[in-house]
Amino acid sequence: MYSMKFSILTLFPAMFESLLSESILKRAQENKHIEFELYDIRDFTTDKHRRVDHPPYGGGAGMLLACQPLFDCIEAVKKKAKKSHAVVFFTPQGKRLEQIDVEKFSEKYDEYILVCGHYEGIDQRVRDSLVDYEVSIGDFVLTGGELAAAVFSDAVSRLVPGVLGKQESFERESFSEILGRKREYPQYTRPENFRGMIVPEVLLSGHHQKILDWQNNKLT
Ligand code: 6GU
Repeated sequence: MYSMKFSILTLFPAMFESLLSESILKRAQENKHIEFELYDIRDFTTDKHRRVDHPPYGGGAGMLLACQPLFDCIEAVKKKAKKSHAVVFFTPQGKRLEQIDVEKFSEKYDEYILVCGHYEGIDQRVRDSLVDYEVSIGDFVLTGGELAAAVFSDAVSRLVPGVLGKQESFERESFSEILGRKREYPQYTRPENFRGMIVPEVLLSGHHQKILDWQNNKLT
């Protein structure tokens, strides 16, 4: 039934609540096209004070997410994961995510185990032995990987069959998003006159060919 699962490993699972309980992603979960499972990395620490971070060996700024909670959490999730899965770690040093990557990810695996880093990063041994892909969402620095994991799962989800409604899928195809460029023309809805700003007359004309020509002309 489900065609894609996202298992999200984070210290802040509440950050995903609103994202997953609204609009298209909500509907897609209800319709069992996509599935999300959240894991609190802190639940996997064996430390009696529930610590998950330590200062880096050799010195340096900040704290690192330590091996033990991350290894135990990732291994537990991998054990119950679908046959075809990949572990993705979000870091500004990762490969910048582009639509072509999103398309490939949407087809390559049935489950993504998304690891959200925090603090100054994670112990290198996690990256060396458990991470399959390192992904960045752009040339800027976030406070943690959560927003990047949200971007990744949103972008991949909308390419999963059934997630977009009929109209939304049609728009995706007809706006040739698939061909690369996401070209768009200006669009208007009611009312015709808003505070003196009026809708271009041709759009109200009913001349289908003229409308198509106008839209083509205005493509960005
Ligand atoms: Cl994946 N993580 C963080 N912390 N910052 C970022 C990013 C990821 N992508 C762009 N900036």
